[in-house]
Amino acid sequence: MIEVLTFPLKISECICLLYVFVIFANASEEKDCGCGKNLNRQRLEESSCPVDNEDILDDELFKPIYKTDLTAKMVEIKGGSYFIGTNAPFFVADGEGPRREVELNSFYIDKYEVSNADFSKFVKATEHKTEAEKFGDSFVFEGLLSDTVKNEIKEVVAQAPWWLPVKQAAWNRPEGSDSNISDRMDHAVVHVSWNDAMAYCKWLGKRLPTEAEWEVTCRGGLNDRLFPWGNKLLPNNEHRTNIWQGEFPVNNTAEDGFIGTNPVTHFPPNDYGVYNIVGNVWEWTSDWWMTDHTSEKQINPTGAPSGSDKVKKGGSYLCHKSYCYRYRCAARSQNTPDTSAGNLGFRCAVSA
Ligand SMILES: *[C@@H]1O[C@H](CO)[C@@H](O)[C@H](O)[C@H]1NC(C)=O
Ligand SMILES: *[C@@H]1O[C@H](CO)[C@@H](O)[C@H](O)[C@H]1NC(C)=O
Ligand SMILES: [Ca+2]
Ligand SMILES: [Ca+2]
Ligand SMILES: [Cu+2]
Repeated sequence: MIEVLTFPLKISECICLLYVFVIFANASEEKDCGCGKNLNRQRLEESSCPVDNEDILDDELFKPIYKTDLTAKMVEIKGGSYFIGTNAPFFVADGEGPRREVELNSFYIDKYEVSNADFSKFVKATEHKTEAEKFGDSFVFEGLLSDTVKNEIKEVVAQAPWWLPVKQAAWNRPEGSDSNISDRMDHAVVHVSWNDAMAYCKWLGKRLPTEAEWEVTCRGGLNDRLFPWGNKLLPNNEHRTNIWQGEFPVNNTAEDGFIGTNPVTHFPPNDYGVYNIVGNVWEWTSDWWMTDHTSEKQINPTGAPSGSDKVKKGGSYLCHKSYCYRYRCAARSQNTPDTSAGNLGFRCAVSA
């Protein structure tokens, strides 16, 4: 079953476009929780006014300007053989399995998720307009919205009524027109599409990590553990990541200290020195989505050759075990490359 919700979206220079959000409702899957994999923005009709995604990647506009300290605030993961995936998948249909060997070249990956401060430097330097800004809206979790904004919204997303398409929601206005980021410049940036994330990384002379690179980083040198620090969610009864505590989606007790995003330097890093790789915000990877992984050893795998969805990893502050146990290294989800939401961000990588 496919439900299509259309919204009158105004894009000043390009009003001939019809944008719709396509909500794929698959009865055999569990309800979408905070994962948002059923939230996808899709361009159905391009007519004569294509959105300039190609411009985003124009080399002229995006010269790597910080080449000298390219690898500052990054960690090097040494080339070699690693295992990703799991033979004890929790969501089989997600393609969490099988456990399989990957051989990777050395690479660097950001210690931290890209923050609002980082992203604002990029926007200042390049005047990049995010896709959320071009489309004029983005998805926000209902519990974070003011009553004013909530009352203006008529559409509700089937299968995930706690996600609302909010006009003017964007990286610098995460909860819509009456919000700002002035007290969370050190928090992870959100409402960035895969295309926006690519443009940011490219500007720095970097790229997005492959799913295999991301997952090897997540595992922090441990074998077959659920989380970057081991198998216990709360070692010594301490919170190691920002997810949802309390009854989802009605009661966010924020025992971990955060209702929404958290500063990218908060919580202890894993053994590789990488922070918030699970929890806080979902992170885009460069791979096209696929679920039928071979158990054969792969060398520098890059996902499906093509597709409609990109892989995102790590879960977010909206994840709860009862709905969306996806804050595990092997877990994965997907969105179209032009989708944005209030719990979806990224970090960059670069080949060594
Ligand atoms: C930003 O939002 C806070 C409330 O979250 C508000 O107190 C502050 O005045 C806002 N700042 C600006 C510049 O609008
Ligand atoms: C939320 O959950 C906590 C812990 O279970 C409980 O003490 C509190 O009363 C709940 N609040 C609401 C509004 O349901
Ligand atoms: Ca939390
Ligand atoms: Ca994360
Ligand atoms: Cu989730």
